[in-house]
Amino acid sequence: MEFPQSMPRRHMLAGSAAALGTLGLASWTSGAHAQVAAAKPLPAYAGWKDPKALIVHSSNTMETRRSAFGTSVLTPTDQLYVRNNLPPPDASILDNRDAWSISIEGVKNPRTFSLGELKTMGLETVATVLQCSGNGRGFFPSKPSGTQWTVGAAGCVFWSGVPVRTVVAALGGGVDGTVYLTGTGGEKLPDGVDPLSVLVERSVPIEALGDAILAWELNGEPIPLAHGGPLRLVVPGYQGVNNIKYIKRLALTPQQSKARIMASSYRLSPPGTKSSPDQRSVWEMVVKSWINGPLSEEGPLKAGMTQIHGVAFAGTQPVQGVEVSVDGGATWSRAQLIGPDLGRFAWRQFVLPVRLTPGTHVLASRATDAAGHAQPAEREENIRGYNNNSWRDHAVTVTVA
Ligand SMILES: Nc1nc2c(c(=O)[nH]1)N[C@H]1C(S)=C(S)[C@@H](COP(=O)(O)O)O[C@H]1N2
Ligand SMILES: [Mo]
Repeated sequence: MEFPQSMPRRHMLAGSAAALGTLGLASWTSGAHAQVAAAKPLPAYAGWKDPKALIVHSSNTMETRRSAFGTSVLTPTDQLYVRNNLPPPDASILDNRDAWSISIEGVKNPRTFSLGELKTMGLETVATVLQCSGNGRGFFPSKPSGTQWTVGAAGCVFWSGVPVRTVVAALGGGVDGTVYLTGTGGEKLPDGVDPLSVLVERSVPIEALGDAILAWELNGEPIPLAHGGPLRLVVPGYQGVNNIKYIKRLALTPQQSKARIMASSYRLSPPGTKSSPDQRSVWEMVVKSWINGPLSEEGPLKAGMTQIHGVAFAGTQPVQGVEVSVDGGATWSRAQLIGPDLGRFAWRQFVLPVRLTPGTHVLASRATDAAGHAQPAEREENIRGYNNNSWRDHAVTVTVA
């Protein structure tokens, strides 16, 4: 079938139910258009997102298209990935944001605060990379189960809120013997199952407390439900799962949470093992970069000068530098880090001008952090497909005419 000439491409990619209905879903089957036919609609709670910027894997998993990252350091909220382990709470929790309450435990004077009270206690803004630890799972040859994320389960965003250290200090400081900061999500748990098997509760080492904030704003706006509003724990430099949405309890604890999401899921379990609490948890993010352009997804590139660009980050470490290869990693050139530098938890953009000749080229990037860690050629194999930072896996192949 032919698309009506008058219909702009962005509308076709939008894949709105209305547009698909008008055009006849059944005929969206051939060639390049098949992908559009298969596109799932955005779920209602994320219905305000930009559909052409996102790949909808399921109603609880949506990733940013590689081509949608563009060349700005900040990820707009309507293009940011979404990952929910449970369905989000009812949107009515946003009706009176300031009435949301959180209980603070494991401190000398434990108590509950309303969000309205937290707003009077302190304010800080931090730019962080928010990334799902499963980002890049789709590149594991072992095909671990779970969402087959490529590069788009990540974004660089601003959070505003009160520092956790300020809240803890106001309550007399932590009790003795606490080793972890444990956050609990406020989702309604499904009936008839062991609560610990579904509860979203994560513990991070207490060292992370100094940078953590209880955030109510994302990119300058009240946090939408999809991203954890009205209140979210942000642990800068730590993998996404540690950034608890709809947070209703924050505790300094002597032990890690017993919830399954902490005890066995999100562990770097070597091949041939079963996930268990003695294996490393996905905490700090590892040094990583990838190229966002040029891409030849939409046909061959034109020979000549181009600006290879992408993003690089390293958890709690600043990025030291990025090298780029146009020959699949045989030779490397130093890319330029461009601004703005939003701090060590944000990603840096890099650029390398190159002249591309006709043919097929494998473009790769390799970041190094200030502690001297270099992005490896190969991923660390693990059965759940976490922490993929292999530069080889993230390389892009372009065709130049
Ligand atoms: N309460 C709660 N917090 C949560 C989750 C969740 O399911 N419930 N998912 C976690 C995971 S696995 C990720 S990757 C991030 C996703 O954040 P986003 O949806 O804002 O992109 O939130 C984390 N925090
Ligand atoms: Mo995640």
